[in-house]
Amino acid sequence: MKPSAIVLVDEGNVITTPLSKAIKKDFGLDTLVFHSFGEFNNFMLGFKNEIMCAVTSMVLKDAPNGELAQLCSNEKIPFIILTASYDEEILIKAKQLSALGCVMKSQHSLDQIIRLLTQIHTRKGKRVLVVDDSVTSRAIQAAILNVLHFTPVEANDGVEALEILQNNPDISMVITDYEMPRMNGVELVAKVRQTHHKENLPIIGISASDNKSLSVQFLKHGASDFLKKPYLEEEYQFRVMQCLEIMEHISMIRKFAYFDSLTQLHNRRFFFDRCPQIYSQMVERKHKMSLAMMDVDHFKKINDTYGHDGGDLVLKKIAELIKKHFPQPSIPARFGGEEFCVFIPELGLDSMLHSMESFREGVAAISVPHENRQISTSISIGITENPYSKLEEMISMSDRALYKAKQDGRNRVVAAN
Ligand code: GH3
Ligand code: MG
Ligand code: MG
Ligand code: MG
Repeated sequence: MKPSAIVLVDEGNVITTPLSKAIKKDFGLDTLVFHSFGEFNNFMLGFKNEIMCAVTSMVLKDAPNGELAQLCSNEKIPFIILTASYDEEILIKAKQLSALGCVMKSQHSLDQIIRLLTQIHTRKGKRVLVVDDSVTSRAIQAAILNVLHFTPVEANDGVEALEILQNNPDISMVITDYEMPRMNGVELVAKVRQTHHKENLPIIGISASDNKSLSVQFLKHGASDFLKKPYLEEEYQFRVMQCLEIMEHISMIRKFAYFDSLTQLHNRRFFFDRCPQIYSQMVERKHKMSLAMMDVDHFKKINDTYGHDGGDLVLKKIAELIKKHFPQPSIPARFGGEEFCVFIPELGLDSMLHSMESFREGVAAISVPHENRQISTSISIGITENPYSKLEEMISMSDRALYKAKQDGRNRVVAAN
């Protein structure tokens, strides 16, 4: 079982009470609150392995000199120090004991602690692949990664690493030595980059070699960073964390760039970044695929009658239905305004027609409450199936079918011919 208890140790309740509430709200986790070193120590003796993190005051009546922080450090329990004053001595001690952070007791401490806890929470159990032919070097790295709450996975050389990566898509990061039998670190990086983009899988190259061009070789072949042996434990930790943070930032930026904030559906940019690749795969394998263009009927009238916020509610409701009717591997997106597109790999026209009819009926049955009234709506849909020479062609064929659906009276599905 993974450790999941968050323990708070402080004499008063001024910080622990709101912190417990915030932790429950943000992580859904219960906290255990102790008021002295003795209470904490008793608990720890029986349940050490269940503690995910301790948040502890540096000064307690029965432990005035940071003894509790020292205990956590000895027992390899991740901990955050709470302090009333920010003097140099405490900061140095926090660093020596490898505390996750040092937080001043103030009105801002809650935010800071939650931010630190979020870091461990998201990091917890992430698997990091350590590739090195030296058993000792692997063991040292595994120990550092364990302290950081990662789960290390070990490989003896590049060939073994590739095999592990292929069978374990949940590996979050690779750290590789240079000199190894069968396949060296740079060759491994080059190979991994054929299938794993830098933005999804950071790789850190490590070497003891004095060859100065090695770091360049690593980076040129797609490594995210390079570390020279011998390294300080802290430097190793820092590089690992930095690589992951960059990746997390990229994934956040990507999320903002690829999502429509009103409907929480993917947007047009995502659609055109993602679909061409899947389209090509389908063509290559001679598999079926189909595409639908959809446009809400007389939407302008909804806005005119119920206001823009009424219109927005309808769009949200339709987006919910889209998500429900077209789960993965379908790729739905909001193309703009009241227009949506759904690309469905592996689905032929007959099944598509069936599925779109059921969705259209669903939209026609919508009843959105708005200021004591109910808004109803309908949608027109144009569909097409492969084979056409391009994805764009499928879109324009569907668009033409959609136009016909509008002309024929709306609230209907028309297949391109
Ligand atoms: P048709 O049945 O022919 O499609 O008629 P329509 O009224 O739906 O089409 P038209 O293109 O004339 O109007 C679309 C309207 O959608 C105009 C625009 O103001 C509105 N719209 C676009 N984006 C949004 C949005 O995000 N929220 C709301 N509430 N309205 C939007
Ligand atoms: Mg080696
Ligand atoms: Mg429109
Ligand atoms: Mg419309």
